[in-house]
Amino acid sequence: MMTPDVAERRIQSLRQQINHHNYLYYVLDSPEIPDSEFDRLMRELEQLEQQFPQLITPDSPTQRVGATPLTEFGEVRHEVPMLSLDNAFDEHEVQEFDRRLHERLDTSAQIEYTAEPKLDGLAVSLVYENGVLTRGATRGDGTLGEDVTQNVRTLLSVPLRLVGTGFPRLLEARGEIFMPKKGFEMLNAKAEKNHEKPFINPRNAAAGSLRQLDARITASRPLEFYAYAWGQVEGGRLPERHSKVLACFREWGLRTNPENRLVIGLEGCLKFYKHMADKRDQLPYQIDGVVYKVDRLDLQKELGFVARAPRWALAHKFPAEEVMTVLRAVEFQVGRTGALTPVARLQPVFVGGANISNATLHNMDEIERKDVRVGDTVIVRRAGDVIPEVAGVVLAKRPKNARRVHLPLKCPVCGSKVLRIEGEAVARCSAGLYCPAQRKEMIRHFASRRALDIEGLGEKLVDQLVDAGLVHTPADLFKLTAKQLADLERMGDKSADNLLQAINKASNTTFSRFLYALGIREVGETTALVLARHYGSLDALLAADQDSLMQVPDIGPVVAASIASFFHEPHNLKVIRALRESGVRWQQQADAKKFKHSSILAGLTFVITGTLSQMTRDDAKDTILALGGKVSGSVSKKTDYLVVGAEPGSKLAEARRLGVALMDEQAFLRRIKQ
Ligand code: 5U1
Repeated sequence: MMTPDVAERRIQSLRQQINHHNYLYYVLDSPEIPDSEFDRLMRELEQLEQQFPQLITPDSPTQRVGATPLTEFGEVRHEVPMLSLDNAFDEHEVQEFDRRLHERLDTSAQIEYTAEPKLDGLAVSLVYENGVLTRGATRGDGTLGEDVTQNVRTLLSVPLRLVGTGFPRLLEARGEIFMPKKGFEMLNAKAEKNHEKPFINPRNAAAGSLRQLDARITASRPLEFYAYAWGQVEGGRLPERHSKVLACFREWGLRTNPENRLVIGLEGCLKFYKHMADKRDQLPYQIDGVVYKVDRLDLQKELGFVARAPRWALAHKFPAEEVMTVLRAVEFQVGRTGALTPVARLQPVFVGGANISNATLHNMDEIERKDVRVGDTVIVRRAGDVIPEVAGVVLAKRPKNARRVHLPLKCPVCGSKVLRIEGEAVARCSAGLYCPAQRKEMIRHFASRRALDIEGLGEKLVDQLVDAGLVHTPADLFKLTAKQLADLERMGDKSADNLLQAINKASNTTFSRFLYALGIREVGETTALVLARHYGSLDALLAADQDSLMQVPDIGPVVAASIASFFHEPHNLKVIRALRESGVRWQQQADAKKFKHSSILAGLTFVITGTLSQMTRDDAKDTILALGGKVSGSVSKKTDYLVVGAEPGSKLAEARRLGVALMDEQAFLRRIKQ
């Protein structure tokens, strides 16, 4: 038998060889040895580790699959939020994106972009400390994700240890986990054989496979990984360009997509898009578009981000897929605001990678405009994640007995009158929150993942809670008792307990989530975030009138009126009070300090050009807004001051032409410090 010393040296050599061949296979896609030889190296390592268990380390290639299933996933906070992407659906929107960037960067030079295929999988974060994989997490809501370390370790294309040198002490690589088309087909064929439910599409299959408490199941699924971004970086520096960072990732053993290209200007982007659209069917994985990212990181920084998406990146989606099927019936669903949405019940059809049997018909105007009738052959369109829609009718196929669709006179849920205001496309149930459908939607929205995120409070449970009269408003959720819950259908003591814990956990939230959860008409996540940042506290927001709301960046008269009227309604104020009394709370908004309510710049419109030395342009803008001023992207007669930094762009000449007052950085700093 080998001595431990000799065994240790051999083990290390085997691990190095295995990691090297893994790298050649997965990252460079050029294996040097046959699979049988690779298997032999693995077997030898396994045998030696069995003989010398004290020499096993967590980053050994034999230690990918843990044997003990988890009982739940832990929570992970993303110190650098995981952003999502803005979408473009046609060339014009890409052109606008490129134009906006030129305007913001105040340059006429062509912008260099990294262009990448957009994989249809799920985004993950991988943390490497001193080159060793220590954490894998899902994106979650961008701030809080799930700890799936055990599961990502099972993917052979995820290195347990980085190779080479020069990587930062802490490196958080981000990218997409996806299931290749072949693996998806095999998995579904197996499911069918075993009379199990197949996965709808490769993305669902990837997400379902990764989020398994038993990592052995994940290990058995054909998942792969490509890195395309990063989060935290400490103890080391990355190059100054996105493309160069990805090249480093590759050298360190992180797999990047070989289709990625550096392209120049709008023309380069559109050429790449066409190239990938042509190649799409030959690719071994599903893509739903391409992504363009400004390559220079200093420019990315200058551009910053809005709410949850960076200004420097764009997803250019492939067009929606269209198919024909038969419209069997039209039913009306009642939404959170009472709006009646006609839903098409279809003969099931496969489109855009999923089986579809329902599609939206939007509203009565659309039904009339398209002249949709029950029994018609209709065209169903589906793009990515967007809800499928009935795009039109094939009139040539209309049967004699096709029936017109009529708006019901009474709410299909509560029987109250349906109102359709002249000139408005939307018809609404007139019963407000007395209508159980509206109440249910309101509660569902309140509990949804991006609102208060009450885990386990699903659709069926909300139905039961409302139908049993236990919950009338979101505040009632916090009064529920274990006994009340345990008495509901399909709920035992354990599930009741879990739900109470989830409700309790959700009561500790953020101000923007709370605002979004209230379900104010016109207030989506972005507006909720803007309001939370601007006002910082609920009291400040409650004190704001419509005029003050309209001073908030990006809030126009319609949104301001909707917010003001919501907070004017005594019923809503009562619910808010009850929510606060039941313990719903949040930390003071971190950014609120920046937005102290001072108004020394009120009524003044600023434009900024060139580079500032003491602050970024974004900080300058935030400061102007915080002090009551407005910031515009272009110089006009309405501009009061042009703040001029180093190497100003064309805005300077325009300001001179129009006689706009100029301010250098020092003058600007003096002004804001008044
Ligand atoms: N290829 C690619 N996909 N994708 C998805 N790049 C990329 N970047 C993303 C996302 C959500 O986000 C950036 C903001 C890093």
